[in-house]
Amino acid sequence: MNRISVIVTNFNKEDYLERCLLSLLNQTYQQFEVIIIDDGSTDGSGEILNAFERMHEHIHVYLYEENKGAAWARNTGIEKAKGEFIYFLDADDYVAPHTLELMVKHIGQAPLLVGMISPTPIDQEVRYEEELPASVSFLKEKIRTKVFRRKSIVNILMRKDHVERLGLSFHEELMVYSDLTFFIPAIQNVEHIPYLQVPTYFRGECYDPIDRPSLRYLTNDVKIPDYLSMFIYLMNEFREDSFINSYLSVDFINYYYKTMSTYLTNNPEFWDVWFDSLVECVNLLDKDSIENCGFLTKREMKAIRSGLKRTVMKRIAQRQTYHRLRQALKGRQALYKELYRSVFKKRPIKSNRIVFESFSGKGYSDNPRAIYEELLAQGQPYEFVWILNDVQKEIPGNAKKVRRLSWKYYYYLATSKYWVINARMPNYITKRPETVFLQTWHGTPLKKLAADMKEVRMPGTTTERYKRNFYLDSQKWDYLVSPNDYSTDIFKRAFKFKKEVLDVGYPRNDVLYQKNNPSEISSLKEKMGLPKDKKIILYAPTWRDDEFHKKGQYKFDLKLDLKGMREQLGDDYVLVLRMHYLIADSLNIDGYEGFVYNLSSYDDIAEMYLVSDILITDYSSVFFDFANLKRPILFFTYDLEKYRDTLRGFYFNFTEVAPGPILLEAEEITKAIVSIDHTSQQFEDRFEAFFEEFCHLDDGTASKRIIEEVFRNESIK
Ligand code: C2G
Repeated sequence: MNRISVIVTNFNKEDYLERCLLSLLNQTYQQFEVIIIDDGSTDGSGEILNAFERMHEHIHVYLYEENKGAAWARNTGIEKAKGEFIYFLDADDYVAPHTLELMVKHIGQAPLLVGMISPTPIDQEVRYEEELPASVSFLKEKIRTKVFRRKSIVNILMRKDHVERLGLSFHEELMVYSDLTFFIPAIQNVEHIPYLQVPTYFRGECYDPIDRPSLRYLTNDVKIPDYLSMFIYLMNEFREDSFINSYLSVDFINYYYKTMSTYLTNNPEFWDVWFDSLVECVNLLDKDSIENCGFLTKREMKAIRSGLKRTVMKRIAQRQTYHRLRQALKGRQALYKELYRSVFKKRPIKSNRIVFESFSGKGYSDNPRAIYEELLAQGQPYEFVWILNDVQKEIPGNAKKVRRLSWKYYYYLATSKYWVINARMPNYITKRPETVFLQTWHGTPLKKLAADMKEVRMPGTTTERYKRNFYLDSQKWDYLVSPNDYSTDIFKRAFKFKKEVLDVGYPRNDVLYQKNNPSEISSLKEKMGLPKDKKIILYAPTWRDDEFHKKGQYKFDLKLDLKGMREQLGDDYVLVLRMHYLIADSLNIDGYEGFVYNLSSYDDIAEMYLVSDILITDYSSVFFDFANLKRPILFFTYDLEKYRDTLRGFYFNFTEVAPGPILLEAEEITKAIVSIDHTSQQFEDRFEAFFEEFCHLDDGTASKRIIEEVFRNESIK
């Protein structure tokens, strides 16, 4: 007997379907049927669904040709449902094993029972057993809005006869907010709603919030008109119900205040399109809700009601100015950001001023440095500004040194025609249209990047937020430097970058062609405090997304066998350790003085490549650059499987393409170095192929070519 009809609606969610359906098949309570309405998917969903249907008799799949929207799909699901209860589940979400059991057990005589919606657990699996037994509370009339607030119909068990008696259906004209048109009437006269307070339902992440967003990630140009229509429809339907009136009115005012008015200010072209609906909505508002608003909002509501568009625009602008001023007084950074927006960006732009920044101010290094030094060498008549965390740092030339996040940082970014930067910028740094942003990036990718990553496992963000912010950032770039053809393809896709890619090799590698001679190497060794009578092994690993102290500060556990290395290699070699710039842990090398040198804070790794005879790395892009020197590379990849298969994913078959041995144990490193000539010989052909593919553009002139392309062209424009 199938007591529950689980209605799953799907549109192009092939990546998530299996997880969703397996979570149903694994239920501790099995008296249910699954009705899957495929709403015209164009991806591989159909095949996956058919396979599930073939294997499980209580799964019924209905594939439709045309995409008609979630509301239609759910209504169609209800028509097919035969159970005593219905339950909606989205194809990109999934449920805990005990969900249906708990719901059936606790619904009692109530017409519906509501469960909470939890975000996908990222760090650890939810321990379901520990959460049981369930705690059920009853939401009384006053706090029923708690259920409305989520604006979603999923994870609610509802009696089918309740749906039939009230004639409930989803309003098919709506795309995003149709759930409320079903749910509000469903609870209209239900005094006490049983509410399950344990994790039962998990929202899946959206892997492509830009090109394939879930409904909730649609942009406001789509969501706002949908909201306006939903509001007008429900307010007219439930004119007599004071509870619904007041809930919807408060919700509308919040939405108007936080989302709609801001969006309209930034996209004034929508004023004419939406204003009539806005007036209609405000005229439907419950009077008390307007009275309870603050003075400024109340004024706006009154002006909207009277249809005075210009007055409304003016009042919104005044409110926003007032709000921004209050914000600006909250702290130094808030003040600088406001100055950036409303004062500095209005100053004239200096057409000969260039701002440089490398790794968010952490160093004077990388591609920006190489471009800067070439501009200096050419005697180009520009005014240079370097953004640094440490402004005491000595740098050549007469560049102005500006501390990152100081008021000058904002001032120079706002007033310079050119930005030459190698990493992401904060989202609040918006760019003037006249500014030319030359994004140099900082490495050939082995590990998946930006939109190509499936799930993002970094602290302080979510997959959706990370990818959306990345996208907003990359859309500011005007030129993007690429080190090789392989990277060009990846960058265009992963950054969703549509403007000009400068496929000219890496400026930071110019030095590897210009200074690869004994006298330069000897003076670099002196500068670094390294012995000249020993060969140098450089260990430069990357960071791990899931090993961190906090956002932007990562841990590193040194797994090299320093003792064994010193014993066997100490007569001929020294070991230089170079941590990635995101690593915050300091290394303990006490007792290894004279053999181990920690140069993690040395500015530019390119100079370290020049002095090194052997590189040990892992998945860091450093090996693509070091390969230009045609010196041996060893890969110490003790966590290869995890890094490749769960953490990041790679773009190519690393173990087949790597231009050196893949070593999983620390002892193997020492062995490979003892017989380094033999090791290199074994990898000669592979090294050659690797060099051809990844180093084919580097020849020591990348900076020159970029300067020609960007600065000459832009100054002519
Ligand atoms: N780097 C360094 N020292 C290390 C590791 C990296 O100085 N121990 C520098 C190198 O210039 C390297 C760059 O930082 O090329 C990027 O480091 P990766 O380890 O490749 O990692 P990530 O910062 O995640 O950038 O497209 C490539 C990437 O985005 C990778």
